Amino acid sequence: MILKYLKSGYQKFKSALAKTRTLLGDKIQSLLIGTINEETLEQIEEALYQADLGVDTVQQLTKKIHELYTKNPELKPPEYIHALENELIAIMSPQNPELTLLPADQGPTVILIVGVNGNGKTTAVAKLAKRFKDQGLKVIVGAADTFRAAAIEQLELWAKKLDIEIVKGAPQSDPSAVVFDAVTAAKARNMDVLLIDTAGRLHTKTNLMQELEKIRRTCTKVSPGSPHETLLVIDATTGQNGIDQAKTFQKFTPLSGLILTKLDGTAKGGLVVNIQRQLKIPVKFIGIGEGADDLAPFEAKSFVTALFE
Ligand SMILES: Nc1nc2c(ncn2[C@@H]2O[C@H](COP(=O)(O)OP(=O)(O)O)[C@@H](O)[C@H]2O)c(=O)[nH]1
Ligand SMILES: [Mg+2]
Repeated sequence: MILKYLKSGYQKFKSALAKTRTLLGDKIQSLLIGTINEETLEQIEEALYQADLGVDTVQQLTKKIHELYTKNPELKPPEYIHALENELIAIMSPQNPELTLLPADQGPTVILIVGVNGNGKTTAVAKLAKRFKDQGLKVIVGAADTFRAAAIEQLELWAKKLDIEIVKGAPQSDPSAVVFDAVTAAKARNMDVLLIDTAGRLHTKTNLMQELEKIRRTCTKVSPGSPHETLLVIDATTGQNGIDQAKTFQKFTPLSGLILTKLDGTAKGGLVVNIQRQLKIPVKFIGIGEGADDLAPFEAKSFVTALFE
């Protein structure tokens, strides 16, 4: 039963990555059949670029294929694929995708969710809340995106649907005040995890970024050591722009991890590799759909396997 469940979970994960897989695993596999020459290598390089793996990784992988071919022109496609998989896993392995969750008697673990508008922050808060609740943890969410009334309502709807507690403030109220209330409530009610949703800030607006610092300071004041995680949500369909966003956020606020959303909607899933390589921040979760269960913890090996095997 569990095995069946795991299998269906993996199938879903794999089918969400189908577009990237078509471009990487399937395309490259087909190019590797037959003789490999300059032209095939160029076509492989192009496919790797199109999948948004980034210059460094593309060059590393093409060099590897070239080396393997020079050493043994008889090599079969699965052997090349295997070598590419290993290279990719090695590139990603220094990053630890595990979330820090405090032991029950030291909680609550405070997780701040940040990012620009429309990237999937509120949805990520809901998905994570469901995930922790399913693990038997006591979860509460804070609606600190007070910028738009609709944002508070959106999180309220999720909280109702998932049967999760929520702390909110009035629209346009100070988000730090909501954070103060949320952390205080999470402590008083002995919650294990508090997830804080924040307003979509343009990473180019300095004052909004400073507001984020105020939110962080508020967390620390009410619960020293918090926030324990600050996760930046990035829309995978935005490519290089997502990387630029992350670089700016990183300047203003320490980020402990990334959530890369909408991987189901893009063939550019190679961004997962590129972004970790450039920023040295782990991708902790990937979004693979709009539903509450469409969030997968990122794990390099299963990611690479889903793309190539
Ligand atoms: N296909 C897909 N859509 C997503 C994913 N995550 C979020 N969305 C959608 O993206 C839109 C914006 O999400 P929202 O959470 O409101 O973004 P926010 O402005 O950052 O809070 C909504 O329509 C979500 O359903 C994902 O992983 N895959
Ligand atoms: Mg939102």
